Amino acid sequence: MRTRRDFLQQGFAGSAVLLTGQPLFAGSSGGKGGRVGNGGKPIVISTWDFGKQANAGAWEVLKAGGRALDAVEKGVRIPEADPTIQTIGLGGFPDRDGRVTLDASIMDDKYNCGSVICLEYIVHPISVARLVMEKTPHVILSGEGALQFALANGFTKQDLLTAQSKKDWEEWLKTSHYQPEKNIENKLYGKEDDPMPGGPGNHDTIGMLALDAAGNLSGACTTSGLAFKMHGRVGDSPVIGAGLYVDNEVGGATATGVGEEVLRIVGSHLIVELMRQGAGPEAACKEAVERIISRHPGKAKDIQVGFLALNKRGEYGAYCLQKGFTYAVRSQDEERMYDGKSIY
Ligand code: SD4
Repeated sequence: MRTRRDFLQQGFAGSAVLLTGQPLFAGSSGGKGGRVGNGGKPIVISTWDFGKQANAGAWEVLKAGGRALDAVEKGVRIPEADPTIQTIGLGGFPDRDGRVTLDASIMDDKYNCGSVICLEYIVHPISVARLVMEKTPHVILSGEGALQFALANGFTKQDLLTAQSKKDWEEWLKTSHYQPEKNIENKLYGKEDDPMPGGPGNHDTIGMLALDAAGNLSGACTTSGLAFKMHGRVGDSPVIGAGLYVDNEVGGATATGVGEEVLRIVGSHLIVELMRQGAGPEAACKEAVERIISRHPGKAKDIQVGFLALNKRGEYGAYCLQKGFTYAVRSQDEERMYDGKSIY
């Protein structure tokens, strides 16, 4: 029997055909072919190469029949605790004042969400975000208040600035001409051989989406944000709808890269709404990337943004501005890395 949703989706696709002569999301809705995957369920996907280890943690929960929410929390805690990953949790690059300030968000299968912004001294901001979601009447806690809440709930305070990240920051300070009044963060990324924000050598934010055996979706996103950002700067990752969005009727999406551009288009929510209208995950991500380009064509050429999406059927896809964005997939059938397709 056709549901109202099926009817609306077919109606939408049908009218797109009538208006343009071609389906609006041609070749993308079925999740077959190209790099649009159909992993079925359970499945977990996440951003960047370190997504593989994170997926392994999430998979332990999923394969045992556990909840997607528990899986994504467990999964992203792995890079959060890894001091060699310099854009998440412990050992994350500090801001330009030398402070490691973390952002994280989490969303379950019932539109519950929680987030922390500019949280210092706590290795696992994702778990604090989950507690905000489950134990408070609020969605977001920031700064001192987030830290106070974490400490009151048994998290321990720890210095997150590792010797390596301190060294990198001090190196940056030598050449940066520290000028808080100028918005120069985006030019200051990383190593000479990998100057692109979001490039593989900069190992960005982890965004993770999971669909469990019961067919429920959840997502998590955690980061130290752009390296050497202004103190207090907030990117997309802790903003529900920008860095992460999950609608258990449709699918979920997450983002990585220059958060300011993701915020401007509320990227993850846009992708979920496009999927609601019939787009496959890859086509929806591509549309969001194109939206960024249409807003700032000049700037889009020099920055990286990558989107990743998973729908209710376990189909997944990604799209990014520049080459170099990778994502990891783990399901019953596969455990592998993919290169996100890119515009440039
Ligand atoms: C931010 N989107 O804070 C995050 C960081 C990131 O590639 O993903 N950088 O803007």
